[in-house]
This record gives sequence, C-alpha cells and structure tokens, in this order.
Amino acid sequence: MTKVIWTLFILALAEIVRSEVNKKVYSRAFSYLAVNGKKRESITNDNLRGINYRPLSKNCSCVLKLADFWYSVATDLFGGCMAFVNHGCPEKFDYIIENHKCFSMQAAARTWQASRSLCNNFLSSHPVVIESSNENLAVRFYSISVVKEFTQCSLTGFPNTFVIWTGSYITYVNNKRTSFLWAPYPTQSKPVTFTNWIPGEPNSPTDYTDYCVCYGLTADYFGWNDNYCKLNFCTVCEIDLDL
Ligand SMILES: [Ca+2]
Repeated sequence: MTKVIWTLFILALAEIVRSEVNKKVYSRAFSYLAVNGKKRESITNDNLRGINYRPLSKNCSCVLKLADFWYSVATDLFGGCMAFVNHGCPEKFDYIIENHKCFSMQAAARTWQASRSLCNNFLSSHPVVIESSNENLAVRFYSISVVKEFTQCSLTGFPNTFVIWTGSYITYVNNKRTSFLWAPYPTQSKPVTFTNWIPGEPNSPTDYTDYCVCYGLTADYFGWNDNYCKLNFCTVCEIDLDL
C-alpha cells in the first residue's frame, strides 16, 4: 500500500515538474476584435492581417502574414475571436498582432523631442512609425482603445479628443526644407511615404522652423497634422520585432 502511495506521489511530482518545463507564456494579442477584453467586431474585415471575424458564419480566420507563417488562434464563436500568441514584446508593451509590433502608450504629455527621448530611453523603443494603411489602422485602433484612460492626452477643452506624437517631422538641411521624415532616433531618418493627413494638412509654413507630426483621434475620427514641436502631447512607443 505504502509503495502504491509513493508511486502516485512520485508520478504527481513528475507531472508538476513537466508542466513547469513545458509552460509557455502566451499573452493576449491586441487586435481589431479584442482590445482590453472588448470585442470590436464591427470594425473588422477580411483585408487585415491577423484575426478576422466573420459575423455571419461566426467563425474566425487567420490571414497569412508571411507565406509560411500562420498565427495560432483559439476561437470564441459567440462573439469574436480571441488570439493568444507567443511573442517577444517586453512586459510593459502590448503586442499588436496586425503588424507584429510592440506598442506602449505613454500617458504624460511631452514635446516631440522629449517624447522621442522618452521612447529611446525606454528599452530603446521609438515613437510610432507608420508606413502602410494597415499599420495606420493598427495605430489608430490601438490608440483609441488605450488612450481613454489617460486624461493627460486629451486636447484641452475636448475630453474625448486625443493627440499623439508620431516619429515624423519636417526640418531644414542647408537652408532647404526636407520632405517629411520618419526620425525614430536622432541618428536615423527616412522619407515619409504613406500619409493620412487631415484635410487641409500639412499646412506648416516654410519659416525655418521644424514641425512635427501628430495624429488626432476620437472614437470615430483619425488623421495626421503637422504641428508645433514644442506642444505637449502623448506618444506611443514602438518596438519592431524580428519576423
Ligand atoms: Ca498643421
């Protein structure tokens, strides 16, 4: 009898050890469907990478990101899809499944320069760089889903309108105005190609002053603006993961 009990005890112990060894850390993936635990079915469609929910058939699909790479998905067929993925984002960053990046909303309002320094000194991240329409959508919906908790980011007098710095600015080289540049770090810059300007923007004058690119957003509105770099807005720090 004692022998049986010992055998059971050892088996149980072995099971505990094995489960510790096999433990994988999966965390909630931010997506258009599931952000902060809220389902966002209405804004999904089948054009996006990541997880798409089809309300009619109540099923979820993975969309190819790379030719040989599929996301692993657990489905909740009663209202949306929940994606759990293993990823390399540091603890203080959220994983954004749509563009395979780590984002972290920085709540305290700062100038553009100070926002970039903040990100650069925060695990070597940088303010968001937006280079495609899908990335633009990911930035938009990530921002609106997390920013509401941060009153510091709202526009004075407009509690439901928020302004966030990107990593872009326009400057002068040899007294000649550059194009808009992505400058995620002081030593890096490349021209902006994709844009999502608010109608009438960009409108900064050629006055030998740098202007910096922010975006304004509400629950149903989003657009970019070139603005005074000394204004204090929030920012989203980004880390690019290796594919
Ligand atoms: Ca402007």
